[in-house]
Amino acid sequence: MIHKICVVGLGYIGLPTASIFASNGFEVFGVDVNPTVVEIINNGDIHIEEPGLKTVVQAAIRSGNFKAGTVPVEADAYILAVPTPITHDKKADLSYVEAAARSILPKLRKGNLVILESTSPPLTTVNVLIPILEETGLRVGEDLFVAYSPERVLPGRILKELISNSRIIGGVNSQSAEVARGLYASFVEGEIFVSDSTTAEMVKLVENTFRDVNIALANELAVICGQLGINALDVIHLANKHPRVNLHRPGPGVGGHCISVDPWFLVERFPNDSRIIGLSRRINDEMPYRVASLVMDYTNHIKNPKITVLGVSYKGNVDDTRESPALAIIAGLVQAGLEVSIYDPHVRYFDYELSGLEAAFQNSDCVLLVADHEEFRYLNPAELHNLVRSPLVIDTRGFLSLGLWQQAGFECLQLGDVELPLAKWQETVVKQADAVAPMSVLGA
Ligand code: SAJ
Repeated sequence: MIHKICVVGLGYIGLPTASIFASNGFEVFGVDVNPTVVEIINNGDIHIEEPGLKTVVQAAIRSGNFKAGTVPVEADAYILAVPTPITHDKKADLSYVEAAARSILPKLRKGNLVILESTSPPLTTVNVLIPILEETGLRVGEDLFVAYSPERVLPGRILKELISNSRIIGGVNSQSAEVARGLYASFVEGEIFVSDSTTAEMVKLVENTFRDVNIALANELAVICGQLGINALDVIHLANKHPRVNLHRPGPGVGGHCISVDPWFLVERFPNDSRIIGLSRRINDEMPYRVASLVMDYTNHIKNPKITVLGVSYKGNVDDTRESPALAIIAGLVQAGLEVSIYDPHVRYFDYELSGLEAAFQNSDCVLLVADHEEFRYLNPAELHNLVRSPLVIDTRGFLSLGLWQQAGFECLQLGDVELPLAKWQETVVKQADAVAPMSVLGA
């Protein structure tokens, strides 16, 4: 029977998972290498933004079921939920998984369950995790139960989806899968599907790759429709009226630590056979440069133009800026000598200075919406018109009610119905992409 769970990694997945297990009656010890994070959590607070999470963590800490520390403790089950980023040359960095696995070795004993939740390249459980765990002398599958079970929750809806989503459990043998299934069944209300660890690893990667490829198609349509003088958003909306079509939306680029990262795990392992996957990554990675070029084209008649960037997180209503397209857009604009001022009501820490709303709009020559935060719906274009120098707004998400902005006197452009140049920096982007997945490999 599992009574005590040790969750290694208290980030966007580990912290919600740990607190939900604790609120379901398990004794949970959460581990994070960052002592500040541990202190914040033990004080009943959280270090990330996620709706409802603070309340659940607070309740779990108060109940006495949940504690955090920097070093793993003895437990019946271990859940590893650490990051698997990509290196600059788009290779999976498994160092956190390896370190997390090693950190539990001194505590492991016969009968323990170890679950890897981090998104990982295929065969990581078998080729990386198992050999480390077996350094204890315990035999995986006999003395230790091991499974891979990916998290599949959407940032912004994590708590809800942790409970309601279906769950895939990839056991290294059937007994491991059954023990892990029993654990998740304590709170998962969605269906639980059991498979092997490599299939479960692939399922996770395929889900995000599907989305990335679909978004690349939408982005390509935005480029084509822009040249046709029609609106890609209208085309997509109407095409989606077909019962078997589900096109995603074009945007300023694909960010976050999942969709813009995971497909590379397949390209890395299968460079010759992941052609559509690699090409989609390249198409999506070009978008920020197209957006920056668009801004430059529309402001190049102004001396020292000032650009107001609205929203720098990788998508709306979250504070996460990892792999955000805003980073490449701003870097491009700054490199070209444009003044950039940023307003984001969600983000607290960013690579560039953040401003208040009024300061960001003061004397602006172009308002560029990058992240579709709900707050931006309530901006008052008439008031903002008095602050800016040149009333131009570019909406890269099809999010703003541009009619209102037009009424207030703004010139309005929407990604999807405007020509998207790829002139400036094209060479840099292509060179970067070629270093990882050359066009010859991608079949173009
Ligand atoms: N985006 C578009 N167009 C769209 C949808 C998204 O440009 O039509 C952009 C977003 O703006 C963002 C990026 O794609 O920059 C990714 O956002 P997202 O909301 O699609 O996904 P994530 O990264 O927040 O969460 C995904 C989810 N995967 C799927 O929906 C298949 C989530 O369920 C996963 O758990 C998560 O990745 C993860 O952790 O892997």
